[in-house]
Amino acid sequence: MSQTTAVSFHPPAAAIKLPEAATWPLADVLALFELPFNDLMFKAQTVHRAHFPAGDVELATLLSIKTGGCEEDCGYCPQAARYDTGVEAKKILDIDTVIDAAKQAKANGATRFCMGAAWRSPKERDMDKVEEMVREVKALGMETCATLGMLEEGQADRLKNAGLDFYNHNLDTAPEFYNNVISTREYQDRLDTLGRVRSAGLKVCCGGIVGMGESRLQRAGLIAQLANLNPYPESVPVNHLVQVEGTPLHGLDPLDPFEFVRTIAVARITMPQARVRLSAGRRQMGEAVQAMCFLAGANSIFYGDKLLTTDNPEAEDDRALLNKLGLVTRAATLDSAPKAACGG
Ligand code: SAM
Ligand code: DTB
Ligand code: SF4
Repeated sequence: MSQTTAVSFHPPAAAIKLPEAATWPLADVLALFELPFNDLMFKAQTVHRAHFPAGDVELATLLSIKTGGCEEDCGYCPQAARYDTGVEAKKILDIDTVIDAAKQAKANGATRFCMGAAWRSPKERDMDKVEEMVREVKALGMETCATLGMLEEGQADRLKNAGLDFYNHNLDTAPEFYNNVISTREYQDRLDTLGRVRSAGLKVCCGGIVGMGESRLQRAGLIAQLANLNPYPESVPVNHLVQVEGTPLHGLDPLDPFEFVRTIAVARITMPQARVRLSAGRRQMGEAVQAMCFLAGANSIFYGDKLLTTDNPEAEDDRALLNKLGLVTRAATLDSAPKAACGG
Protein backbone atom coordinates (compact mmCIF):
# COMPACT_ATOMS: atom_id res chain seq x y z
CA MET A 1 0.00 0.00 0.00
CA SER A 2 3.03 2.27 0.42
CA GLN A 3 3.09 2.96 -3.34
CA THR A 4 -0.27 4.66 -3.10
CA THR A 5 0.60 7.05 -0.30
CA ALA A 6 4.01 8.14 -1.55
CA VAL A 7 2.80 9.62 -4.83
CA SER A 8 0.37 12.36 -5.76
CA PHE A 9 -2.84 11.38 -7.52
CA HIS A 10 -3.81 12.58 -10.95
CA PRO A 11 -6.80 14.94 -11.02
CA PRO A 12 -10.38 13.71 -11.21
CA ALA A 13 -11.52 12.80 -14.73
CA ALA A 14 -13.84 15.81 -14.92
CA ALA A 15 -10.93 18.17 -14.27
CA ILE A 16 -8.56 16.62 -16.80
CA LYS A 17 -7.70 19.03 -19.57
CA LEU A 18 -6.80 16.92 -22.56
CA PRO A 19 -4.86 18.41 -25.49
CA GLU A 20 -7.02 20.21 -28.02
CA ALA A 21 -4.87 20.02 -31.12
CA ALA A 22 -3.35 17.22 -33.15
CA THR A 23 -0.07 17.09 -31.31
CA TRP A 24 1.48 13.86 -32.58
CA PRO A 25 2.74 13.86 -36.16
CA LEU A 26 3.24 10.30 -37.39
CA ALA A 27 7.00 10.87 -37.71
CA ASP A 28 7.26 11.76 -34.02
CA VAL A 29 5.31 8.66 -33.01
CA LEU A 30 7.50 6.50 -35.21
CA ALA A 31 10.60 8.12 -33.71
CA LEU A 32 9.43 6.96 -30.27
CA PHE A 33 9.08 3.39 -31.55
CA GLU A 34 12.63 3.59 -32.86
CA LEU A 35 14.27 4.69 -29.61
CA PRO A 36 16.65 2.25 -27.95
CA PHE A 37 14.43 0.01 -25.80
CA ASN A 38 15.75 1.26 -22.45
CA ASP A 39 15.35 4.92 -23.46
CA LEU A 40 11.76 4.28 -24.50
CA MET A 41 10.98 2.45 -21.26
CA PHE A 42 12.58 5.20 -19.17
CA LYS A 43 10.59 7.89 -20.97
CA ALA A 44 7.34 5.95 -20.64
CA GLN A 45 7.83 5.24 -16.95
CA THR A 46 8.71 8.89 -16.32
CA VAL A 47 5.54 10.08 -18.07
CA HIS A 48 3.56 7.43 -16.23
CA ARG A 49 4.73 8.52 -12.79
CA ALA A 50 3.95 12.15 -13.53
CA HIS A 51 0.30 11.27 -14.08
CA PHE A 52 -0.57 8.17 -12.07
CA PRO A 53 0.26 6.56 -8.77
CA ALA A 54 3.19 4.28 -9.61
CA GLY A 55 1.74 0.88 -8.77
CA ASP A 56 -1.94 1.40 -9.44
CA VAL A 57 -3.64 -1.06 -11.79
CA GLU A 58 -7.30 -0.94 -12.70
CA LEU A 59 -9.16 -4.25 -12.87
CA ALA A 60 -11.91 -4.32 -15.49
CA THR A 61 -14.09 -7.37 -15.91
CA LEU A 62 -15.59 -8.25 -19.28
CA LEU A 63 -18.84 -10.04 -19.90
CA SER A 64 -20.12 -11.13 -23.28
CA ILE A 65 -23.82 -10.21 -23.05
CA LYS A 66 -24.47 -11.41 -26.61
CA THR A 67 -22.10 -13.98 -28.05
CA GLY A 68 -21.43 -15.04 -31.64
CA GLY A 69 -23.37 -14.96 -34.88
CA CYS A 70 -22.04 -11.53 -35.89
CA GLU A 71 -22.61 -10.43 -39.50
CA GLU A 72 -19.32 -8.50 -39.77
CA ASP A 73 -16.10 -9.90 -41.25
CA CYS A 74 -13.39 -8.66 -38.82
CA GLY A 75 -10.51 -10.98 -39.70
CA TYR A 76 -9.39 -11.48 -36.11
CA CYS A 77 -12.76 -12.26 -34.59
CA PRO A 78 -14.00 -15.66 -33.45
CA GLN A 79 -17.56 -14.28 -33.22
CA ALA A 80 -18.02 -13.55 -36.91
CA ALA A 81 -20.68 -15.96 -38.17
CA ARG A 82 -18.87 -16.49 -41.46
CA TYR A 83 -15.80 -18.11 -39.85
CA ASP A 84 -15.90 -21.64 -38.54
CA THR A 85 -14.43 -21.11 -35.08
CA GLY A 86 -16.67 -23.26 -32.91
CA VAL A 87 -18.23 -20.20 -31.20
CA GLU A 88 -21.98 -20.79 -30.98
CA ALA A 89 -24.39 -17.92 -31.54
CA LYS A 90 -26.37 -17.25 -28.38
CA LYS A 91 -29.25 -14.96 -27.41
CA ILE A 92 -28.70 -11.84 -25.32
CA LEU A 93 -28.19 -12.70 -21.63
CA ASP A 94 -30.99 -12.05 -19.21
CA ILE A 95 -30.62 -9.20 -16.78
CA ASP A 96 -30.18 -11.36 -13.65
CA THR A 97 -27.23 -13.21 -15.17
CA VAL A 98 -25.57 -9.88 -15.92
CA ILE A 99 -26.19 -8.48 -12.44
CA ASP A 100 -24.84 -11.64 -10.80
CA ALA A 101 -21.69 -11.47 -12.92
CA ALA A 102 -21.21 -7.80 -12.05
CA LYS A 103 -21.67 -8.48 -8.32
CA GLN A 104 -19.11 -11.26 -8.55
CA ALA A 105 -16.68 -9.02 -10.42
CA LYS A 106 -17.06 -6.32 -7.77
CA ALA A 107 -16.56 -8.83 -4.96
CA ASN A 108 -13.36 -9.96 -6.71
CA GLY A 109 -12.02 -6.40 -6.74
CA ALA A 110 -12.93 -5.14 -10.23
CA THR A 111 -13.96 -1.49 -10.42
CA ARG A 112 -15.10 -1.46 -14.03
CA PHE A 113 -17.60 -3.79 -15.72
CA CYS A 114 -17.60 -3.95 -19.49
CA MET A 115 -20.48 -5.50 -21.41
CA GLY A 116 -19.69 -6.66 -24.93
CA ALA A 117 -22.05 -7.70 -27.71
CA ALA A 118 -21.28 -9.37 -31.05
CA TRP A 119 -23.26 -6.85 -33.06
CA ARG A 120 -22.52 -4.64 -36.03
CA SER A 121 -24.72 -2.15 -34.15
CA PRO A 122 -27.48 -2.50 -31.54
CA LYS A 123 -31.05 -2.90 -32.79
CA GLU A 124 -33.78 -0.82 -31.21
CA ARG A 125 -35.20 -3.86 -29.42
CA ASP A 126 -31.81 -4.50 -27.80
CA MET A 127 -31.42 -0.99 -26.48
CA ASP A 128 -34.01 -1.26 -23.68
CA LYS A 129 -32.33 -4.40 -22.38
CA VAL A 130 -28.84 -2.93 -22.49
CA GLU A 131 -30.04 0.25 -20.79
CA GLU A 132 -31.49 -1.80 -17.96
CA MET A 133 -28.22 -3.71 -17.62
CA VAL A 134 -26.28 -0.46 -17.46
CA ARG A 135 -28.65 1.00 -14.83
CA GLU A 136 -28.37 -2.08 -12.62
CA VAL A 137 -24.58 -2.38 -12.88
CA LYS A 138 -24.17 1.32 -12.19
CA ALA A 139 -26.38 0.93 -9.11
CA LEU A 140 -23.82 -1.55 -7.75
CA GLY A 141 -21.31 1.30 -7.65
CA MET A 142 -19.16 0.08 -10.53
CA GLU A 143 -17.89 2.03 -13.51
CA THR A 144 -19.84 0.88 -16.54
CA CYS A 145 -18.58 0.29 -20.05
CA ALA A 146 -20.30 -1.18 -23.10
CA THR A 147 -19.10 -2.23 -26.53
CA LEU A 148 -22.00 -2.86 -28.87
CA GLY A 149 -20.66 -1.88 -32.28
CA MET A 150 -21.55 1.24 -34.26
CA LEU A 151 -24.05 3.63 -32.69
CA GLU A 152 -26.69 5.60 -34.54
CA GLU A 153 -27.92 9.09 -33.66
CA GLY A 154 -29.49 9.11 -30.21
CA GLN A 155 -28.24 5.70 -29.08
CA ALA A 156 -25.21 7.12 -27.30
CA ASP A 157 -27.46 9.61 -25.47
CA ARG A 158 -29.72 6.81 -24.33
CA LEU A 159 -26.76 4.88 -22.95
CA LYS A 160 -25.46 7.99 -21.20
CA ASN A 161 -28.87 8.61 -19.63
CA ALA A 162 -28.94 5.02 -18.37
CA GLY A 163 -25.69 5.66 -16.47
CA LEU A 164 -23.04 4.44 -18.89
CA ASP A 165 -19.58 5.86 -18.11
CA PHE A 166 -17.47 4.55 -21.03
CA TYR A 167 -18.16 3.33 -24.53
CA ASN A 168 -15.58 1.01 -26.07
CA HIS A 169 -15.16 1.21 -29.81
CA ASN A 170 -11.76 0.41 -31.26
CA LEU A 171 -10.04 1.82 -34.31
CA ASP A 172 -8.27 -1.55 -34.35
CA THR A 173 -5.35 -0.59 -36.62
CA ALA A 174 -3.91 2.15 -38.82
CA PRO A 175 -6.14 3.41 -41.66
CA GLU A 176 -3.55 2.10 -44.17
CA PHE A 177 -3.81 -1.47 -42.87
CA TYR A 178 -7.51 -1.49 -42.05
CA ASN A 179 -8.74 -2.92 -45.36
CA ASN A 180 -6.51 -5.96 -44.89
CA VAL A 181 -8.59 -6.88 -41.85
CA ILE A 182 -12.20 -5.67 -42.26
CA SER A 183 -14.37 -4.94 -45.27
CA THR A 184 -17.90 -4.67 -43.84
CA ARG A 185 -17.42 -1.24 -42.26
CA GLU A 186 -15.16 1.70 -42.93
CA TYR A 187 -12.60 3.43 -40.75
CA GLN A 188 -14.72 6.55 -41.02
CA ASP A 189 -17.73 4.65 -39.59
CA ARG A 190 -15.67 4.03 -36.49
CA LEU A 191 -14.65 7.67 -36.22
CA ASP A 192 -18.31 8.68 -36.64
CA THR A 193 -19.39 6.43 -33.78
CA LEU A 194 -16.60 7.83 -31.60
CA GLY A 195 -17.87 11.34 -32.41
CA ARG A 196 -21.40 10.42 -31.29
CA VAL A 197 -20.02 8.88 -28.10
CA ARG A 198 -18.13 12.09 -27.30
CA SER A 199 -21.07 14.33 -28.12
CA ALA A 200 -23.25 12.36 -25.72
CA GLY A 201 -20.77 13.12 -22.93
CA LEU A 202 -19.59 9.53 -22.58
CA LYS A 203 -15.95 8.76 -21.88
CA VAL A 204 -14.19 7.06 -24.75
CA CYS A 205 -12.46 3.68 -24.52
CA CYS A 206 -10.67 3.20 -27.82
CA GLY A 207 -7.64 1.22 -28.85
CA GLY A 208 -6.63 -1.50 -31.22
CA ILE A 209 -4.93 -4.79 -31.90
CA VAL A 210 -1.30 -5.45 -32.67
CA GLY A 211 0.19 -8.60 -34.12
CA MET A 212 -2.12 -8.74 -37.16
CA GLY A 213 0.76 -8.60 -39.65
CA GLU A 214 0.99 -4.79 -39.65
CA SER A 215 4.34 -3.00 -39.93
CA ARG A 216 5.92 -0.87 -37.22
CA LEU A 217 4.93 2.21 -39.23
CA GLN A 218 1.33 0.99 -39.13
CA ARG A 219 1.51 0.41 -35.37
CA ALA A 220 2.73 3.99 -35.11
CA GLY A 221 -0.15 4.98 -37.40
CA LEU A 222 -2.69 3.44 -35.01
CA ILE A 223 -1.19 5.23 -32.01
CA ALA A 224 -1.08 8.53 -33.92
CA GLN A 225 -4.78 8.18 -34.79
CA LEU A 226 -5.66 7.58 -31.14
CA ALA A 227 -3.39 10.27 -29.72
CA ASN A 228 -4.69 12.85 -32.19
CA LEU A 229 -8.33 12.30 -31.37
CA ASN A 230 -9.47 15.51 -29.80
CA PRO A 231 -9.47 14.83 -26.93
CA TYR A 232 -7.64 11.53 -26.83
CA PRO A 233 -9.50 8.55 -25.27
CA GLU A 234 -9.72 8.23 -21.50
CA SER A 235 -9.07 4.48 -21.85
CA VAL A 236 -6.84 2.84 -24.44
CA PRO A 237 -7.06 -0.95 -24.72
CA VAL A 238 -4.00 -2.38 -26.45
CA ASN A 239 -4.88 -5.90 -27.53
CA HIS A 240 -2.41 -8.49 -28.71
CA LEU A 241 -4.09 -10.55 -31.41
CA VAL A 242 -5.42 -13.80 -29.98
CA GLN A 243 -5.12 -16.13 -32.94
CA VAL A 244 -8.26 -18.23 -33.17
CA GLU A 245 -8.44 -21.21 -35.51
CA GLY A 246 -10.93 -20.63 -38.30
CA THR A 247 -10.33 -16.86 -38.50
CA PRO A 248 -8.38 -15.47 -41.47
CA LEU A 249 -5.65 -14.17 -39.16
CA HIS A 250 -4.95 -17.55 -37.63
CA GLY A 251 -1.47 -18.87 -38.36
CA LEU A 252 0.35 -15.53 -38.73
CA ASP A 253 3.94 -15.31 -37.53
CA PRO A 254 3.96 -14.16 -33.94
CA LEU A 255 4.89 -10.56 -33.20
CA ASP A 256 8.18 -9.92 -31.40
CA PRO A 257 7.07 -9.32 -27.78
CA PHE A 258 9.32 -6.24 -27.55
CA GLU A 259 7.23 -4.64 -30.30
CA PHE A 260 4.14 -5.15 -28.17
CA VAL A 261 5.85 -3.60 -25.14
CA ARG A 262 7.01 -0.70 -27.30
CA THR A 263 3.42 -0.12 -28.45
CA ILE A 264 2.29 0.15 -24.82
CA ALA A 265 5.13 2.57 -24.05
CA VAL A 266 4.34 4.80 -27.02
CA ALA A 267 0.64 4.82 -26.06
CA ARG A 268 1.61 5.91 -22.55
CA ILE A 269 3.89 8.71 -23.75
CA THR A 270 1.46 10.09 -26.33
CA MET A 271 -1.66 9.77 -24.13
CA PRO A 272 -0.22 10.51 -20.69
CA GLN A 273 -3.50 10.66 -18.77
CA ALA A 274 -5.22 7.71 -20.39
CA ARG A 275 -5.75 4.37 -18.71
CA VAL A 276 -3.67 2.16 -20.96
CA ARG A 277 -5.10 -1.32 -20.75
CA LEU A 278 -2.98 -4.39 -21.35
CA SER A 279 -5.92 -6.21 -22.93
CA ALA A 280 -6.33 -9.41 -24.95
CA GLY A 281 -3.41 -11.78 -25.34
CA ARG A 282 -2.06 -11.83 -21.78
CA ARG A 283 -2.51 -15.56 -21.44
CA GLN A 284 -0.11 -16.20 -24.31
CA MET A 285 2.34 -13.55 -23.10
CA GLY A 286 3.93 -14.86 -19.95
CA GLU A 287 4.65 -12.96 -16.76
CA ALA A 288 7.90 -11.29 -17.82
CA VAL A 289 6.37 -9.62 -20.88
CA GLN A 290 3.38 -8.48 -18.81
CA ALA A 291 5.76 -7.03 -16.21
CA MET A 292 7.51 -5.07 -18.98
CA CYS A 293 4.12 -3.78 -20.12
CA PHE A 294 3.41 -2.45 -16.62
CA LEU A 295 6.83 -0.83 -16.61
CA ALA A 296 5.99 0.70 -19.99
CA GLY A 297 2.93 2.35 -18.46
CA ALA A 298 0.04 -0.10 -18.72
CA ASN A 299 -2.20 0.45 -15.72
CA SER A 300 -5.29 -1.60 -16.41
CA ILE A 301 -6.05 -5.22 -17.22
CA PHE A 302 -9.04 -7.36 -17.99
CA TYR A 303 -9.56 -9.45 -14.91
CA GLY A 304 -11.50 -12.70 -14.85
CA ASP A 305 -11.05 -16.10 -16.44
CA LYS A 306 -12.61 -15.13 -19.79
CA LEU A 307 -12.35 -12.23 -22.19
CA LEU A 308 -15.40 -12.48 -24.49
CA THR A 309 -14.95 -15.96 -25.96
CA THR A 310 -11.26 -16.70 -25.35
CA ASP A 311 -9.39 -17.43 -22.15
CA ASN A 312 -7.80 -14.79 -19.96
CA PRO A 313 -5.37 -15.67 -17.16
CA GLU A 314 -7.03 -17.13 -14.05
CA ALA A 315 -7.93 -14.42 -11.54
CA GLU A 316 -5.87 -16.19 -8.91
CA ASP A 317 -2.78 -16.11 -11.14
CA ASP A 318 -3.32 -12.41 -11.79
CA ARG A 319 -3.54 -11.66 -8.09
CA ALA A 320 -0.30 -13.57 -7.59
CA LEU A 321 1.40 -11.64 -10.41
CA LEU A 322 0.26 -8.25 -9.09
CA ASN A 323 1.51 -9.23 -5.64
CA LYS A 324 4.86 -10.37 -6.98
CA LEU A 325 5.30 -7.06 -8.78
CA GLY A 326 4.06 -4.95 -5.85
CA LEU A 327 1.21 -3.54 -7.93
CA VAL A 328 -1.90 -2.28 -6.21
CA THR A 329 -5.43 -2.63 -7.54
CA ARG A 330 -7.44 0.50 -8.14
CA ALA A 331 -10.08 -0.75 -5.68
CA ALA A 332 -7.33 -0.63 -3.06
CA THR A 333 -6.11 2.81 -4.10
CA LEU A 334 -9.68 4.12 -4.05
CA ASP A 335 -10.05 2.80 -0.49
CA SER A 336 -6.83 4.39 0.70
CA ALA A 337 -7.02 7.71 -1.15
CA PRO A 338 -9.01 10.84 -0.44
CA LYS A 339 -12.18 10.26 -2.49
CA ALA A 340 -12.10 13.58 -4.32
CA ALA A 341 -8.55 13.01 -5.53
CA CYS A 342 -9.16 9.93 -7.65
CA GLY A 343 -10.31 10.02 -11.23
CA GLY A 344 -9.65 8.37 -14.53
N1 SAM B 1 -18.98 -6.06 -31.94
C1 SAM B 1 -18.50 -4.87 -31.38
C2 SAM B 1 -17.45 -4.20 -32.24
O1 SAM B 1 -16.74 -4.90 -32.95
O2 SAM B 1 -17.34 -2.98 -32.18
C3 SAM B 1 -17.96 -5.02 -29.96
C4 SAM B 1 -17.21 -6.28 -29.58
S1 SAM B 1 -15.66 -6.56 -30.42
C5 SAM B 1 -15.32 -8.24 -30.01
C6 SAM B 1 -14.54 -5.57 -29.50
C7 SAM B 1 -13.09 -5.58 -29.87
O3 SAM B 1 -12.48 -6.79 -29.44
C8 SAM B 1 -12.70 -5.51 -31.32
O4 SAM B 1 -12.79 -4.21 -31.84
C9 SAM B 1 -11.25 -5.95 -31.27
O5 SAM B 1 -10.40 -4.85 -31.06
C10 SAM B 1 -11.22 -6.89 -30.07
N2 SAM B 1 -10.98 -8.28 -30.46
C11 SAM B 1 -11.88 -9.12 -31.03
N3 SAM B 1 -11.31 -10.31 -31.31
C12 SAM B 1 -10.01 -10.22 -30.93
C13 SAM B 1 -8.91 -11.12 -30.97
N4 SAM B 1 -9.01 -12.35 -31.51
N5 SAM B 1 -7.73 -10.72 -30.47
C14 SAM B 1 -7.61 -9.47 -29.95
N6 SAM B 1 -8.61 -8.58 -29.88
C15 SAM B 1 -9.80 -8.95 -30.37
C1 DTB C 1 -11.09 -4.61 -26.21
O1 DTB C 1 -10.36 -3.74 -26.72
N1 DTB C 1 -10.73 -5.87 -26.01
C2 DTB C 1 -11.82 -6.64 -25.43
C3 DTB C 1 -12.89 -5.56 -25.19
N2 DTB C 1 -12.33 -4.39 -25.79
C4 DTB C 1 -14.27 -5.81 -25.58
C5 DTB C 1 -12.22 -7.81 -26.25
C6 DTB C 1 -11.11 -8.80 -26.52
C7 DTB C 1 -11.69 -9.97 -27.22
C8 DTB C 1 -10.69 -11.07 -27.44
C9 DTB C 1 -11.29 -12.22 -28.20
C10 DTB C 1 -12.42 -12.91 -27.52
O2 DTB C 1 -12.31 -13.26 -26.32
O3 DTB C 1 -13.43 -13.16 -28.17
FE1 SF4 D 1 -18.64 -8.63 -34.95
FE2 SF4 D 1 -17.34 -7.07 -33.24
FE3 SF4 D 1 -16.37 -9.49 -33.92
FE4 SF4 D 1 -16.32 -7.55 -35.71
S1 SF4 D 1 -15.23 -7.59 -33.74
S2 SF4 D 1 -17.00 -9.66 -36.07
S3 SF4 D 1 -18.23 -6.47 -35.21
S4 SF4 D 1 -18.23 -9.08 -32.79
